[in-house]
Amino acid sequence: MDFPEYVKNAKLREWVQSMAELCKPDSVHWCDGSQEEYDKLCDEMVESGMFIRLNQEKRPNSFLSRSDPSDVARVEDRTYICTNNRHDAGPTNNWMHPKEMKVTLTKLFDGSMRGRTMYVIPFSMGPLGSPIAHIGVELSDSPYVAVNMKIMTRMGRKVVEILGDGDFVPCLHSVGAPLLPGQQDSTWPCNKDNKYIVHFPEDRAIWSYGSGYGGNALLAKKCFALRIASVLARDEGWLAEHMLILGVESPAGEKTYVAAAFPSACGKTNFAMLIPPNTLDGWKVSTIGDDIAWVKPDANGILHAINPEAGMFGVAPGTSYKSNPNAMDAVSKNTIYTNVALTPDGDVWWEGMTDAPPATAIDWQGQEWTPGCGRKAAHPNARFTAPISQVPSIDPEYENPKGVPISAFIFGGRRSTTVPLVYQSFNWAFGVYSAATMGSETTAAAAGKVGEVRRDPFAMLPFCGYHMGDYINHWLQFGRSIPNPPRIFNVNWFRKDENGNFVWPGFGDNMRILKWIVERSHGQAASIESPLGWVPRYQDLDWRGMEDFTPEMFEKVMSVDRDNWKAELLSHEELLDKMYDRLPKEMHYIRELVLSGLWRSPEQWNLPRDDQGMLVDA
Ligand code: SAT
Ligand code: MN
Repeated sequence: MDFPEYVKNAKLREWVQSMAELCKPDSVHWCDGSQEEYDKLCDEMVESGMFIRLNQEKRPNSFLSRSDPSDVARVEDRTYICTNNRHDAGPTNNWMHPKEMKVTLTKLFDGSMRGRTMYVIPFSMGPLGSPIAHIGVELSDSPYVAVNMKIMTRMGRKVVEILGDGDFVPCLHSVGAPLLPGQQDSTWPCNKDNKYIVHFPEDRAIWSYGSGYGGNALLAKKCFALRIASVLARDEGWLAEHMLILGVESPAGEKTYVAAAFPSACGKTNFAMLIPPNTLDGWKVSTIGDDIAWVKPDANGILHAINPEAGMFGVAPGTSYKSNPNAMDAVSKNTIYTNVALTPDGDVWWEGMTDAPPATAIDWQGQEWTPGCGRKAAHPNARFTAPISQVPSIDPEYENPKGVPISAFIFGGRRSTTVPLVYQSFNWAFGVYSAATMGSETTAAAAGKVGEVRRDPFAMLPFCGYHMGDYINHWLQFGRSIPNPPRIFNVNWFRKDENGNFVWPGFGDNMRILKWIVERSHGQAASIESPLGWVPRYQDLDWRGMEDFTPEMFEKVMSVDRDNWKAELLSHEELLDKMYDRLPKEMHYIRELVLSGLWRSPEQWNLPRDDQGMLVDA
């Protein structure tokens, strides 16, 4: 095999050679990461029908791709963590013994790339050369993967040069659809019957077969940056988290960075790009990342975080100039759209993008669509892939290889009852408990019953590469090892009233809560004690421009009901018992402490008020 002259790494050469021998592609292409290469691959995909070039006036340098209807999202039931000891994968992951899995996969990969090109895609997760960054190399027979990886990561020749003779995470990917001579290719090749998304944490390797979509195929993202990286982080004393990172600038110019975890369908991307109401003059929010954070303590024990990614792979439906103007601007050019609708003028559309739908469109499956036809124009998991540098609110420190200092962690879910708008955990261990037990109500977009609470510890349930009990213990140990750990907060933007209406407006007004969080993490804003943690009183929040939100309404979004919480804590117990074999005992004790807090007399735990109904100090 011929190697480009800059490829000197012996392990890399040997691995690429042996994988090419196994998968038997027609040719091997080393991605250099240049714009010319990107343009050429896109042109070739337009030619083959995998890409549709969008109207170059309306969406410059942008493309639409339609997936196979059977290949539209991550496949959790086909996702495996293959550790030698089954218990190391834990009860929340699928498991198979690595030896057995390698036999299965070797058979599948044998000849799987026939008739196709194998793209060698070297990538850095994090700014090139950052002490927090890690390097991986993906081999894929999908040009769609190659161009998406160019947006999502720092990709190409310079990564190989920085790698030198260092170590990298090998990521093998095939769509599992070999092409026989003379056979017509599909516009979205994949294997409809057989998919495997497999992680070998002990070898630090990833093998993915059969899917070309999102996290199944762009192996840098959930597979590497979360599942494998969470294992590296456990072993090396850092955190790899499913978190956005944002910066808050006060009117005095003081900058504070926070990282926040939310399960899907909780507005994480919107929060990462929040635009504060202009009545809160001078407060600004900037964006470092929208999905993943890698957090490491520096020599002084101060936590620094990077966004390991360089792009966004965001859910399109629901994104609009109302809900997220920053994201809309970011996807105005140089964007790859997958499974959205195509309008007659060569632009894209999806549900929720505009108030009025287009009169006609071609839907995500390539069929004629009209507003009344009874089908969705875009798939609910339709995506845009866009460089994060195109987000107008991008933070100037985004490329800083040292990362940004983190002052607070925020956890949140979608809960119509029970969980208050905001509370600050009493200490690190209480915060770990709140994150470990967080839950979110299912929405129409996800499978299962709508409105059912699903527990999703740290929003990491599908992404933790080892036993969830060990993961919780890692968080506890991590907090003990740093002198001044960030404060931990919990938020819930989704409380509803008796009539099922949202009580909290959310979106830009979440800045009021973020402001309190930032002030609290600097030891400034006031609060009182509740059974769950420290909470703001009405007068502790900044209501400028939102004076119609009354103390009674505030009481509604903040209330902690004893009976609701008794039920809530029973459900926590059920979750914790699933991880019993490895769960740190603190979790059981904190559960008891929260329960005992609910038995303080109601005058104490329901927030006290003065004659005007204002909440006051106890
Ligand atoms: O498909 S991805 O895993 O990249 C996105 C997601 O499902 O959260
Ligand atoms: Mn995510």
